[in-house]
Amino acid sequence: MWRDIKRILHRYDNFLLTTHVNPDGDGVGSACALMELLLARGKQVRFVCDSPLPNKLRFLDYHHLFESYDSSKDYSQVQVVITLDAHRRDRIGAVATLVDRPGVVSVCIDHHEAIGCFAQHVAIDSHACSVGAMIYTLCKECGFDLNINAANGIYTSILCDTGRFSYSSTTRKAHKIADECIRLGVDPDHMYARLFQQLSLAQVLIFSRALQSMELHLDNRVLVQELRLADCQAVGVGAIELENLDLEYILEFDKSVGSVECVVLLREVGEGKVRVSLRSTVELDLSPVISSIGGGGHSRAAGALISGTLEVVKRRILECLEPLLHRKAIAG
Ligand SMILES: [Mn+2]
Repeated sequence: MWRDIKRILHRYDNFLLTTHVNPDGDGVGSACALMELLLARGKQVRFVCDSPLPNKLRFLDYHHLFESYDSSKDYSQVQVVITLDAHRRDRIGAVATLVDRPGVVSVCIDHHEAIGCFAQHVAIDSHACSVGAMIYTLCKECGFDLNINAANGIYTSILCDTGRFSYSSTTRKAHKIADECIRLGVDPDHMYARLFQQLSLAQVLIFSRALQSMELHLDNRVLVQELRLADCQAVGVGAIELENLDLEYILEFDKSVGSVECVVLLREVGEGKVRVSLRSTVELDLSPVISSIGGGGHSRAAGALISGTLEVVKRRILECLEPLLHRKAIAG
């Protein structure tokens, strides 16, 4: 899987790393680790996203290389664009225009189930617990001894994408890599505090709104919450902030409700669009929903941006979920 990509890392000098919009711990953590490998080899590296870098992940940008995409900037020196934790053009926003530049070599490293990848060179492993774990393997393949920055990035990616070592993606390998990161000096207590004990006041106020809107459907097996723009504006959170706010803590909380097998969080983000986040708490494969609403994700975690009112989008999601839950009830 890595031969092609190792050759590209060796051959070119000027790299641009990117990840999906609303970057998470895996996208940023894996970029942070890959950056260390490239910098150690004397390469030029930029890290560009079509979103701001979330505050809680800022500490991983050790070399201050992160920039939000800006069409007025000069990207003409970039030879290779490496996309991490995504493999579809629409997931990286406007950064996709850089991939289209003539002569640019495109690489994707991802662990989502592959649905048509835009890049010329691809490493996709849907069994990997995180892209950071894939970068760990790439570093080994390249003979690069992880330094503490890279270890912090890889540890972050695993901690976030395994739900703090709780999801089905929590493999022995995930623990084994984490073990090596800790041996290199990663401080688990410190990392946990940085990544998960960082709710802003806005996030708590939004949570109170989400709880007020809570509804249960399909025999209490589906929990739905909606965040209306007007309600969020009333607590000082505007449309752009609402779209970009990390609401994973709400989904995590919702998943702890006993009868619930699927959690749906809908947020109105303006211009008649609704951002949908779905999580399943059991062996419920969300892939049919993803393909029918045109989103992205895994079998247990998915998301999409859909046009329509909250009511229409909610009805559509419930219509997609009903046969899945019915099938599962029969099978179970
Ligand atoms: Mn990931």
